[in-house]
Amino acid sequence: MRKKIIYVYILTITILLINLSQVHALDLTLTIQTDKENYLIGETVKIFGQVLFDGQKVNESLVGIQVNNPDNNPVLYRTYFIYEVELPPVIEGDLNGDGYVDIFDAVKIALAFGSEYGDPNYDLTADINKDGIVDIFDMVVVGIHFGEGTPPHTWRIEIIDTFIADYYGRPVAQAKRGSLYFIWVRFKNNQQNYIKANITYTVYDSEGNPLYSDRVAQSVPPGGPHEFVSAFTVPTDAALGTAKIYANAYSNLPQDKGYPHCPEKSSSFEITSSSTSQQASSVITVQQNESNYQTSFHLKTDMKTGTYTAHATAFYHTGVIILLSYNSTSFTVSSP
Ligand SMILES: [Ca+2]
Ligand SMILES: [Ca+2]
Repeated sequence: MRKKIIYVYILTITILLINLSQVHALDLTLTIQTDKENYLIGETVKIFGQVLFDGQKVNESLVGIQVNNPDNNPVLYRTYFIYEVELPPVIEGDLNGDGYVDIFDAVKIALAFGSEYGDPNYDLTADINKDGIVDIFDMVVVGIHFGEGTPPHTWRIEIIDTFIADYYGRPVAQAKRGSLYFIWVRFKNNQQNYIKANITYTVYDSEGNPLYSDRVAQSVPPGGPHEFVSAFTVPTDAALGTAKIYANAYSNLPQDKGYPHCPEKSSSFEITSSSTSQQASSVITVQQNESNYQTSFHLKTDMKTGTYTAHATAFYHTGVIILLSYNSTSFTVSSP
């Protein structure tokens, strides 16, 4: 009788070991590397890698990237949404380009309704038939195609948009060197419970120099929109031209092995030496249609020299379980 129990124990342990080895086989591999090991100020750093599930390309994964400078201060945060399927076809009426025609597209027309070319709220995207006026004929196109396409993912935490605004919270399209602005990141919680999130943003100038990044950690209440607003002074030596803001949401920071909650959102604005007012540009989602991710940034003259660390985390849902992976690499930056 006692022997039988021992056999059962051994059998159970064997089954557990087999199961453990199977879990090990279902590994999420995340690679990260740079195109060089040592860089000089003024050069461009390229960071790239791949996400593999059980040695195969993943059909869809989120990759979070964080680069820290030699003082261990974050230089940038990015998220790459990598997937194998084809880009959604361009659908007439899909004004925000998310591959689905819904109420949010109609809202874009509503916001510009009645405006004519030259009016401050005129929106070329909303003027679908391009006759210079946003009216019922544009709305009809959205009505005809309503519901076409594939509904976008419902992410637990979702970045709604990000933009640069003045002191009064009004979005601006141009920002003057040396002046103070506020970066807004609006986000929401699509779940019924509080979710821990780190909301981040990174501003790059037209030469790809990361100018500034900031973040806030919070327990996000259900619903939204919630806002993260932080001050940003345009550096006096920022490159003139089109600058970009990338907003991200992570469970924890990538340096702490947190994974992205959702793809990043971005918007652009012009850095000028003198400011004038113009309409702000629209928000886009950055996606990469491949199993690899790649990011690059320029080393501005005032960047710290020393050893930088790039952290990467991957989030992958097999359909049954969620797998997470972390990896990092380092590189040095020195003066030319
Ligand atoms: Ca849409
Ligand atoms: Ca029109």
